[in-house]
Amino acid sequence: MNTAYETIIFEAVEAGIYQLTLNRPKQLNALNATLLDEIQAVVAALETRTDARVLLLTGAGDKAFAAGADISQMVDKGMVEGQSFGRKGQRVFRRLETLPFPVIAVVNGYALGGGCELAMSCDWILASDKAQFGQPEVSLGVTPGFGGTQRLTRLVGRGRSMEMMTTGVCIDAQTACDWGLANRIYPADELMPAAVKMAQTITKQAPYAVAMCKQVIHRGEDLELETACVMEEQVFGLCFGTEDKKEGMSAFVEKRKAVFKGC
Ligand code: DAK
Repeated sequence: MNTAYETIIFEAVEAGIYQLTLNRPKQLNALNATLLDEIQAVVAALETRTDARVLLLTGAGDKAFAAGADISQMVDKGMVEGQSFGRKGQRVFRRLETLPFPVIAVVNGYALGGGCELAMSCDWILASDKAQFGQPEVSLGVTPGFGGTQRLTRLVGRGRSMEMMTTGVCIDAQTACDWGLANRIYPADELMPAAVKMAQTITKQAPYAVAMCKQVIHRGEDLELETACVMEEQVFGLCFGTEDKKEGMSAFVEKRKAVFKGC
């Protein structure tokens, strides 16, 4: 995990909490092929790390989370290459989305195009009061290509998604919050401390139960209610087989703090 990266910074914040920072601030953290490969490498490493409880994903500098896919790398691509680039981004984002613990996007400025799509691949978004969200791809002659047409629509509904994608106009943090795209807004200098505090609250909970909440919410979203509730029932039962369930409930009855082991 100590690999040196060219376009990202990956670090442990404290036990269980990791931070991935997109680190091309001069290019407003635009997502180039190297950056996508480096996110993929981190995600692959995290998939099998049993100590990981939360990943915070943010952008370096005070202007952008990410201003989109790197236009300079797309300008000469044709149809087949464009599709291949889109596939690459989609696969990385999907892998990030399915990490077995919460991933929080900490959006400190522009989250445009692929940047907005990356934030939406996280479990939820915390925004600074300077954050701006947009899908301006139509101004470049393309559609969103990293899952935006689907994730944005699921998050904010068809009308708002259509408005954002067909006008290309950005929305501010307050509108993103009102529309359900972002969960909370903080003053810029309080954003990361607030994100870490939220991550700490998560690391105090039973890890398996947290992981199962994520799995059932994600998998259930696209199922009809009856099947999704059966899945919830089964997962609920599985939790009863864990040491942490015994510990959590015993601690409550004994009026003490639970000490979870993650099994
Ligand atoms: N790509 C490359 N460089 C970028 C960039 C981007 N997306 N955004 C900004 N930069 C660079 C600028 O070129 C500039 O570089 P220098 O000129 O200094 O070398 C530097 O970052 C600072 O940007 P500005 O000088 O423009 O800064 P301003 O504050 O004036 O403006 C801005 C900030 C965010 C309003 C502006 O930079 C801007 O409009 N950026 C582009 C935003 C955008 O259109 N994003 C969407 C990108 S398209 C697909 C797969 C994927 C996609 C599509 C299709 N298929 C499957 C087909 C994904 C598409 C996208 O994400």
